[in-house]
Amino acid sequence: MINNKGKLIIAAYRLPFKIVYQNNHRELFQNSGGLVSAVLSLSTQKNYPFSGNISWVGHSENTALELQELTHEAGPIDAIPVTIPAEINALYYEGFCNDLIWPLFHYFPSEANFDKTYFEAYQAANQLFADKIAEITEPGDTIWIHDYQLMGLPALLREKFPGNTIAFFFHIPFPSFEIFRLLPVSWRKYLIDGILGADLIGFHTNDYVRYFLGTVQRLYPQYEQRLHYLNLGNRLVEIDAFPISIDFNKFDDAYQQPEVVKIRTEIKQHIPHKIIFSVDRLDYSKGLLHRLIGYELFLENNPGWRGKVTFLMVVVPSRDTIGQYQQMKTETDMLVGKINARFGEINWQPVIYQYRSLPFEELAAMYSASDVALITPVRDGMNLVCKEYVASRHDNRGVLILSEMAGAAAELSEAILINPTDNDDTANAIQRALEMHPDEQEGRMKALRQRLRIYDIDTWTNDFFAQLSSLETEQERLKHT
Ligand code: ADQ
Repeated sequence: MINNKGKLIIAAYRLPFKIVYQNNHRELFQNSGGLVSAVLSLSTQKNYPFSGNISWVGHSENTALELQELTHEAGPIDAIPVTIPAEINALYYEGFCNDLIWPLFHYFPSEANFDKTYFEAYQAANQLFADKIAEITEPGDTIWIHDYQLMGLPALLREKFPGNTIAFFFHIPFPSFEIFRLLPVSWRKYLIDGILGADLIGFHTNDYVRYFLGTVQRLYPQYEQRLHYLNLGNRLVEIDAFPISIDFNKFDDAYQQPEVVKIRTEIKQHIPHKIIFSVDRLDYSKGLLHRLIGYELFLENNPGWRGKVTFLMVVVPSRDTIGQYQQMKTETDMLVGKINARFGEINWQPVIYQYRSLPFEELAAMYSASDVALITPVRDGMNLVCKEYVASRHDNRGVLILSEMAGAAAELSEAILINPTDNDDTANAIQRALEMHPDEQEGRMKALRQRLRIYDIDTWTNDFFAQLSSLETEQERLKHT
């Protein structure tokens, strides 16, 4: 770990808090994302390597003053809002980020819109982040930038702060060059030059690292690559894999929490047979339609299982102002209706479908009540749901069916791994999982749990900062040789 550092500045599209007005009353809500727990837990560590509070810079509709009033007692994070005018934000966030980069990097090029005004807005928004961060950066501060919304930012900051340490973490897949090259040449360079402004660049898997390095090599063959290092001539940059994880103990402990036990008992009473479970944001990358078709095929092929299994599918509303997402919601509703109409009986509904967000206790109860978790994204940077399922199985039971297209598949080899677009594969995996002997379930689940218990969210953060610290030492050494 690094010592005697300045403060840590986090830059991410969203702030970890938002203020909600209810009945003339202001309330502070904290997002429950993995990054927020990681950062909060880092800040309370005994050997916390930075000084003072963490400054978190992110887009917000709340003013700095409002946030300051409500967050100053909420913990060690100072929330610093970046105001992005609504017309720029629409083209930047809904446009470049979610109507171009998200589909393209998840291998849906036909869904990607290469609109020039999107790119201009992306540059403008990254500049607004850079200006805000410049107001608070001091020598010795470390800046940690997150995700595809801020790929231009590392270079903008490097120009202003050549001596500060800058790190970048990418939460979605980095695609192969054949996909990346679909971007116009000047956009490719802006994004790659942007990311290379960082000292340490982290991805979830070795494949994404390889694709990124391959892309850099195609654009800049003159940069010398040595293992995970890139020599840019005047700077050494490191690119490595840091698979993000979860708060293992939180999900493990939930198993015995009275509220979770109560909800689990109610679920089991209501569904007195096998339960298959999935929970995702509404997104075409999550493979909801293929998953339903695979389940339908399973029911078709296995009449003996009809009436003895229920698929509990929870979908959390997301990006539902975008046309593609509304269309996907309609298709999902129709497919659920079709399966229930085709196989349902008076006393049995094959699919129970809920379109809502779940409170933690209910989520933990559903994980631990389910015999099978069916997590089948067609592409996913990591996927935390499968890790949460494993951590929730304090009883060492349950079977995880996992898409080989999720970053998590590289670590969770004891799951039943499937190709999510191969409906036969999905149908066969469901049958195999439902019929798996309890001893085999236990063997697989124990191995999965052991791995996640060790590599939890704290290990992820510590590994990242330990690597950053050795890189700083190496850069220092090179300066003096
Ligand atoms: P996401 O695409 O959002 O994240 P994921 O990693 O699965 O995907 O995380 C989703 C989170 O939302 C989980 O913690 C889950 O519990 C929660 N969630 C999902 N549905 C819910 C519901 N109905 N109610 C309540 N909570 C729900 C992006 C990338 C991923 C990467 C993460 C972290 O797309 O690939 O794993 O960032 O880097």
